[in-house]
Amino acid sequence: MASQQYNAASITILRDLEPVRKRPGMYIGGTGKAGLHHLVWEILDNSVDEAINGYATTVEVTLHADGESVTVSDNGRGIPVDVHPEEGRSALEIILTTLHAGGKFDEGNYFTAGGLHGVGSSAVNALSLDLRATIRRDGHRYQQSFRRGIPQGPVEDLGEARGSGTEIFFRPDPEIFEEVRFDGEMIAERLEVRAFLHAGLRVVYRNEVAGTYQEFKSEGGIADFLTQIQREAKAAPIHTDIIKLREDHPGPGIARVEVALQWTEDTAEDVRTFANGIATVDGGTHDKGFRDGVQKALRNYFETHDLAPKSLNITSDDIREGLKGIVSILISEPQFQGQTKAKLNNPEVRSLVAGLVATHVEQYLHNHSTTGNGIAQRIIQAARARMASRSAAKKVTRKRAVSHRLNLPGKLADCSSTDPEESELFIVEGDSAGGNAKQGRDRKTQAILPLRGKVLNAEQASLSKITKNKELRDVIDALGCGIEEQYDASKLRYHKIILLMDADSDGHHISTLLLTFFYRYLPELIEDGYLYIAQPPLYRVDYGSETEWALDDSHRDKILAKVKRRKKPPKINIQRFKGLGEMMAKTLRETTLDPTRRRLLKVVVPEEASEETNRVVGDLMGRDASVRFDFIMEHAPNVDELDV
Ligand code: 0RA
Repeated sequence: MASQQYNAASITILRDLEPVRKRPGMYIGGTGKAGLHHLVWEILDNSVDEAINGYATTVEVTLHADGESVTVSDNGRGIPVDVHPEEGRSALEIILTTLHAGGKFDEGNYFTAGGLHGVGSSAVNALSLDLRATIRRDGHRYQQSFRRGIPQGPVEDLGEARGSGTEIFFRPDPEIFEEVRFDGEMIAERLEVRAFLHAGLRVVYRNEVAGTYQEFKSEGGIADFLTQIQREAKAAPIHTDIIKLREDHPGPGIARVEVALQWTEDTAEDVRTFANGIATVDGGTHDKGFRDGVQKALRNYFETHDLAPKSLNITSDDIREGLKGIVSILISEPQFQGQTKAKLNNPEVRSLVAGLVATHVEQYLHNHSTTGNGIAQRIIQAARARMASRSAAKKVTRKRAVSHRLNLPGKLADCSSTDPEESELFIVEGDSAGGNAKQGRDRKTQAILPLRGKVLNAEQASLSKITKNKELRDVIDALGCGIEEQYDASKLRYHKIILLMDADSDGHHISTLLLTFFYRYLPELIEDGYLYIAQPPLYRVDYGSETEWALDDSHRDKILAKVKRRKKPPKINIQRFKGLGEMMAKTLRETTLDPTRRRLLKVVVPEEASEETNRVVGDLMGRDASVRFDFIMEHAPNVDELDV
């Protein structure tokens, strides 16, 4: 009877969880090492949530001796096992077999940290060869087992037992994952950070592969975390006390904001941010808010105490030199963004965090004037050092730039300036257009890189292919800043990179390929606002003794309409440029290169639309060429900021 019933239920569950097994990447990011460990974080988060909400004190994780299975347990309330009246199944089974959209259990004020993941334990269940849940509650022990998400029977009562809690054992499915061996060290690191982020939480870790037992518990929370980071980095704090702030429920949907900060002798700034226990390595709105707040507090402090020397201009970088900090927030509906989903995007967070930090830090400095003055001196020292080293640094940059030249592509006509801020790189399609651009440019600040061969479609090619593609290799070499994780903005040789292509379909195509390359391999360069598209004219319109250039047909028609309305319309001559190659160098300069007369489109990736952008780029750069052209043609000519 029971087994028949379970056969029927299996069919529904199979259908429900099938998408997870079909496209695991959509739920856990991938099926490699990160995806595999994601399963642990997912299950771990649920137990940590139970602790954050005050129901559990201890979370235990065991990596079993085979290295391919894990148990996570907590001493919380235990997942309810009573049978749901409408569904005819236990709450436990529903939780483990239904994909939860958004808030996990919709339990009033139950705070769920499952932020990034949020896919719930059902996804882990679907991707596990075996999963076994053991629950203690109401004086009994209950158990239910699953294979690839399918219940192997109903919840069983194993008899009387004391206490309460939830224990989940799971073994990832080798059919899904490329590699099913867990990395014991990686788990340990994660658990330690979790313990720091939730002061008082006891985290036990048994690594049966290595035969080790560890307990993580921190009473000082993120302040202890900061001290440890300082010790590891051998950064000497300039004040012994750590400035701390914690605010519970500071705003709607925000359960907690916690900040710890300290200035050090070290020159590097190191601020680590977390949202719902997830390291937001790409920062985001909490990070920005923190910076805003620190800056505001210090500026006010300098002003009220009249601490800034007259001739010294203090920048925000000076304020943050040597600053080490931790920012941790708990938020009910986190929006994560970016390639790695490691950036918090909730707009309301920025000003909220900024306000809290500004008020608290300023107050702290007023109340602790020794610390306050120490920090002020540290900042003044940073500003002085910056001023003093500016000329020296310039010489160094110049030298470095000169030596870099050895690696520059042969086709590049470089500019003579080595100051990236004033330097521009035009990436030009074809040799003849390149020749005209070289003649028409300002040699001091404008460099020209003509592209001849085929540009690879970065959406369809592997990294090794990209770096072997001659044209893209030349672009990378000319920029000097590296790509992907190696991207170093300080090495970028030009602060304007301008795509200069013909206004025809070939030109659009190459633009699209280059945009794809930048979007996939140099997204930060776009975010930093360094990428532009030039707008060469399509028509030259001569009338009377005047000349105007039109960017496109409608622009041309506007000019014509204007001229024809004159009382005595002059003779009009229209010339359509077939390509940049046939434009006179002088014309190219006047219309497209000259910074005082040209119009550039700045390429931006709109923050909110980043998911969408990712999809659009994926779609566009798939196979269907016609969609591509439509997109680029539609969007390019009539906007000032081009959203790729
Ligand atoms: C739903 C309701 C209740 C507890 C939980 C879920 C719960 C889930 C997990 C996941 C890991 N550990 C957990 N502990 C508890 C509350 C039930 C009640 O009111 O007793």
